[in-house]
Amino acid sequence: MPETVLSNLEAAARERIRTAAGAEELERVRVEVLGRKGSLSEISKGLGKLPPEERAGAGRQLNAVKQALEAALQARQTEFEETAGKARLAAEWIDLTLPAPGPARGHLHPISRLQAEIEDVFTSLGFTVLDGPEVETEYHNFDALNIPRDHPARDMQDTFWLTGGSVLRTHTSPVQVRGMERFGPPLRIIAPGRVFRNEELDASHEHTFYQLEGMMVDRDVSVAHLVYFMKTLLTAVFKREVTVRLRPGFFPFVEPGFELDIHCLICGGQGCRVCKQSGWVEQIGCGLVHPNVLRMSGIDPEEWNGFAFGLGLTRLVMMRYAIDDVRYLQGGDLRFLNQF
Ligand code: FA5
Repeated sequence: MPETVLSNLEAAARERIRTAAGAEELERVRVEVLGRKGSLSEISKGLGKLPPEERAGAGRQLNAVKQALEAALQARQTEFEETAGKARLAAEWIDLTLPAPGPARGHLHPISRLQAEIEDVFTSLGFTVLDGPEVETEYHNFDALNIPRDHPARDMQDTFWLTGGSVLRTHTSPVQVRGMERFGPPLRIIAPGRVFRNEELDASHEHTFYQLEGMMVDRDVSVAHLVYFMKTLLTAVFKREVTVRLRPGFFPFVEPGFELDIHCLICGGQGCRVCKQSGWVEQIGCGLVHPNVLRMSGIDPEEWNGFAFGLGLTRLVMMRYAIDDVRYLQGGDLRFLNQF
């Protein structure tokens, strides 16, 4: 075997190893040169044809070339691995001294926020915040509020009746009764909470929504007191003058009774689906407490009187943030809630 064949083969293989672009190309060189059917194998098959005195020397040379090429392949392979390792380190480098990002935090629902603000306003005016049960007795939800059985007023609010005669409270007004029973006069309370009605749903009507009840029982309470507290409340909520109108409204538990409407802030009073094209949104039912209601809770209407109001908290949130459909508020869609 001419020595030049072997040294040419070694030189060519070394050049290919040196210029290989990556591990795959290197593997191809290894197979083609050192593999079972590679060029060195082919040469070694020819060793047998050499005269015996040349065979040993040629075998040694072949082995030396084989080992040298294996070493070169290994060295180049190591180079590739080091480069790849360095690139990976550079790409995945992180600064462990940076402060870790905190866990994602939730936040208060816009209804809870407004509720807390209104609670602040009223507690600063001497009112106590009361809670009441969502599953209510028929007596507290209706009878004690001067809404007798078989009276048409019971149909004003579509009720979810529970077995055993309890109801899902249709308004927060039963908490007035619980407040009077528990504390007696004089009394200043507010009662925010969830209420339920078996309603036809639309942009301004939910089956489950929030109200905030207020009641003041004292001597010589007048409509002027009621108007004062309603104005204070709305100025605190909207932080500006808002146009309101007070019109007569019928609620069996007040006399006289009023509905306080607010100029629709979603359409600016032009008419939209929330205000049903009227430009006004019904926000608060209110009035002077009916003497029957005081009497039924053990308070003498000759000595005491009072005002009460029931504010649609959910609708107030809609006005404040110009939300044009009440159903967004309880829908649980985070894309909506994350805006607050
Ligand atoms: C009442 O619930 C009376 N209890 C309010 C009251 C209290 C009057 C004390 C006098 C004295 P009304 O059904 O109108 O009244 O509801 C009060 C407010 O709740 C409404 O003005 C409105 O803002 C809101 N509201 C009523 N129904 C819904 C509903 N389905 N979805 C969202 N908000 C509603």
